[in-house]
Amino acid sequence: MLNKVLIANRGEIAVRVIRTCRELGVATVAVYSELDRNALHVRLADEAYAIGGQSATESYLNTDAILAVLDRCGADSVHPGYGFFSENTDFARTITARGVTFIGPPPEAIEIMGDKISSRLAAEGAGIAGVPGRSQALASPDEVVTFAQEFGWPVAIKAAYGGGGRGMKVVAHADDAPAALESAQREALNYFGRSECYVERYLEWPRHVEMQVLADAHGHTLWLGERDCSAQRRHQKLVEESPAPNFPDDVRRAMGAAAVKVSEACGYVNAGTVEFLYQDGEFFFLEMNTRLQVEHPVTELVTGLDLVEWQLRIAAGEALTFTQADVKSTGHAIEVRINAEDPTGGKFLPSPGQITRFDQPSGPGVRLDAGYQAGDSISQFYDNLVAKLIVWAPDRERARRRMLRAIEETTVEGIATTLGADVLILTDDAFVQGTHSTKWVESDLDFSALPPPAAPAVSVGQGHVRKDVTAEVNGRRVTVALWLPDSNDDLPTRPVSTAAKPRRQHHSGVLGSGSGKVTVPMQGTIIKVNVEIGQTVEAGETVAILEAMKMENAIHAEKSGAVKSVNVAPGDSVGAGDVVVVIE
Ligand code: MV4
Repeated sequence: MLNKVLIANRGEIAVRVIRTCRELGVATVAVYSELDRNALHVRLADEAYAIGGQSATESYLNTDAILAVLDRCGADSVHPGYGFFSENTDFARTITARGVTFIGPPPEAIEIMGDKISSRLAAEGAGIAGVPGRSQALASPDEVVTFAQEFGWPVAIKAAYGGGGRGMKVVAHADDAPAALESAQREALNYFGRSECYVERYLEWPRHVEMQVLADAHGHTLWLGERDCSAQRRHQKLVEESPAPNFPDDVRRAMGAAAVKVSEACGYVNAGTVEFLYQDGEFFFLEMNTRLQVEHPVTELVTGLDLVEWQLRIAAGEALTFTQADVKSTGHAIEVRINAEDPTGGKFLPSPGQITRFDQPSGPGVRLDAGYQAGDSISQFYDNLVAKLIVWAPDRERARRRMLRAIEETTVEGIATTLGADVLILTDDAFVQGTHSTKWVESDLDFSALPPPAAPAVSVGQGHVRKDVTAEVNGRRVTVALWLPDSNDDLPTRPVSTAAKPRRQHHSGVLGSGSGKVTVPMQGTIIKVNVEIGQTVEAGETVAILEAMKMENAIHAEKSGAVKSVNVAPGDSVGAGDVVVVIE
């Protein structure tokens, strides 16, 4: 078995990996940015090392800093979690060359699946159909039209090096093909550094059903059942479940066998997910995710398997100790994501800040995978996933009701969360019936009536409390426990039990006073500017797109008028309150 794992990640997934390591007696090493000095993953790890920086690029994506920690701590392996280095073959190869095990698939498998054209070809080679489409890069818009004339409109133009829906363009008429291809290629180049795009028939009401696989290095690949992730908004999953509702068992077995073939076709080893679109009883290969996924716990709850344990065992060279016939799915599991976002009015604005209160749910069949506890802060620099709430029950309806009960037990204050939106999803008739598709959240659900988050309560501590004071000695974190009167607030400590400040509002750019100064509500990067000086705009029109906390946010004109100045360009960093455009 592995002896010591460096977890090159943060938040809930770092915590998730640390937990299994502890159960298996494997030592854990955390790394942390300046902002995460006292984060939960750091508190739970056996050792923790500063890698400096605030943004992900300066910290969790800083290869040299992580290699320096590897040298220092003597870990024999690295778990990348998801995001960050999880699908980075340069990183995987670099650590492997140093004799350190990458807990993930071989780099060749990541490369085949990272290019969506080559992944379509790999699947085709294994006899598994993708959505009807062309497995080659588009050279001209005429090819889009020719394809559509044969297979029918609408079609989807997708980035070969993309994924997750970013940059996908749906085209319904031949006239729109040139502009759509050009914009898809430009966005692909901006986001992914490669402009190649390909075309597929566009399915109008598909469900997103993905199959979990596990492959060892001894030639055994098994499927562990599917997850339905159709409840998404702007390609962000909100609710996931297993088994998929109204999903025939013969389709499930065929999809499982297909997922195994696709995995084998790319030489896959470790835990992976094969994504399919499912419509009118048919399924089509979409892409393969070559990492542990956020929603893996729903599979763990219905199969009883610990996927992180198997990731570690497989990386250590162990063979699977069970066969396909041994894999059984029992009951029903549902996961909801608790993101630091304010869904009020359907806007889902990032809501960073300090969690002043976090009452966590418990009781039968309830699991909470959180990256934070009360007192911790959600930074604008990272992913806004605070926690995942996962429930298991004997059947879907019991699981749904159990989830609603668990959500009722949950209180988060200091930040806004998506829990209200999760309730709306879970109680909508289409979800109750299990007849929803990937289009449903955006086309049928109305988040406009969601009330703003409740005002934070004031909590007052009593007597003496333990205060864990953290010091950094030569870059290594050490914790000293002090017992102090609760009122002592001279030291930077945790948990925090002081009167909470009212939550910051983030609506300056959306609900401005009409001064004409369009400001951004939070720190981020401008990725697009839609207006020019002299142009007239209507109130509410999008003037720029801000990327913050891994999300794109439209910045709207707060009044109608002529654009007097444009203060930003794509690529510019901006801070909360910065004026990006002035309207006269
Ligand atoms: C599609 C599609 C319809 N037809 N491809 C979006 C995410 C990326 N993984 C692929 N996506 C889609 N590809 C064809 N040919 C619809 C989507 C899609 C989607 C897929 C899965 C889950 C949610 C989605 C939401 C909108 C669109």
